[in-house]
Amino acid sequence: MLINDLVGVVGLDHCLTDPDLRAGYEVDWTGRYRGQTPAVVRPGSIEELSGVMALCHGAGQPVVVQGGNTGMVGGSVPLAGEVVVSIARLGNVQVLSDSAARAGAGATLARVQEAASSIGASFGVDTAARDSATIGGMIATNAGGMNVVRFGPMGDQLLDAGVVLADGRYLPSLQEVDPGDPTHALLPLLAGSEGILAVVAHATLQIDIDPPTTAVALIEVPPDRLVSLASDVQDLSSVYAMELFGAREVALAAAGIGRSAPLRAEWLLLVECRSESDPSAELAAVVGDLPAVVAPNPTAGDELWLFREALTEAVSRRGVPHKFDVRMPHAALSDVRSRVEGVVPGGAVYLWGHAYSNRHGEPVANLHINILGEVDDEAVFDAVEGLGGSVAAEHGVGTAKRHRVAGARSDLDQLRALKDRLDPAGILNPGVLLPPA
Ligand code: 2HG
Repeated sequence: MLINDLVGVVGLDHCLTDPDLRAGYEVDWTGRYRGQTPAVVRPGSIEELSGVMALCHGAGQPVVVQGGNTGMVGGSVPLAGEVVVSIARLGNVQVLSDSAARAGAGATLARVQEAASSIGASFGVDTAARDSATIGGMIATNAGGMNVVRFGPMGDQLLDAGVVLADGRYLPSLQEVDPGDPTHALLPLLAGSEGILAVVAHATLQIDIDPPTTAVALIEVPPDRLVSLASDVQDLSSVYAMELFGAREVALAAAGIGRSAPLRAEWLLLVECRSESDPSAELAAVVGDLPAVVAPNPTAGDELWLFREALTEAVSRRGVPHKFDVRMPHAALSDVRSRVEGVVPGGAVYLWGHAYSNRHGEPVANLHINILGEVDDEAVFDAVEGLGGSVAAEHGVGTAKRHRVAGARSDLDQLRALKDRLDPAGILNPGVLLPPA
């Protein structure tokens, strides 16, 4: 009955019930999280999205919202038989000014970047998954990406959003909601709310005009210089990116892309600076006498980036990794690799990420620990927390980490209070983020 009604809203072609057509929506990108759904519904307009939510709400039917399905924590697959609401068709992008663009929730990051670049700008959250990751999903997880040291995460770029609530009501601008209305609290909590509060329909995003000159260097960092160098780089007025990895990861990427590793040290920092006037001298000053490969031109800079951007795919080619996306205080950085290796004796540990991910407080890195082989996930979580880290960062909590969310999020009471008001029946992403009641 519900399925027939959903077909009535989105049309037969966009309400997928055939097992073969549903299959790609029932498993996440990593292959680690797999469920089943009675139907995948693909609204092609906000009216259709509202209609779909109103019907599911009326029927008490739980839903999971899915964008590009690039998530890594089981947050957007139907693990408990939910209907999948795919926002992939809501993909329009429009540049509004030289500092703002409006994107449908299903727009891929690449489409937003393309639109921004048509006026010489870019969007401040960028990841290697740009061809598939959607704006809605990136808001859901509060993605940070490779320029997080410069721009902060998704929430810092979110100027406004239009959402559809669990009961199907459409709010075209959260910015314009009356302060006396409970939904006024939604905009500041939206980034990182993992689809439990509302379905993002579209967002107004900050974009930034690109400075004309760029300098890129890959630097070998002795473990005892890691914290001070990261701090010096972070202080550069021209810093755009500061990514951390090491010899093991460079070798992995090099094999993946068929090149030879440019440097081999336990720790490497890939730094990109951009500025109105050439930032090379500023970058060279912080590199000092450390061994480094400094890109002589932008093409060589892009080639250095290949060693960073290839990592996710390269590790996946070797198996289905256990993925841990964690926040780590700088003081613990040089210990994290050995500590994690110590608790997974049968696993191959690869570790990379954003060396500086918090512009507003204590220096923390956002690390992606990928482990192939035998892994006791809880032992890795314990090791991370034992070093003062927290077990969830830009990939979100999803279903994978909700049993440990108390140590990772300080806004759970606010989220739960707003969820109770906006989605009292609990139909939106019910297995995600909040710990079981
Ligand atoms: C990255 O920064 C992505 O590379 C993916 O967030 C990380 O594959 C991963 O674990």
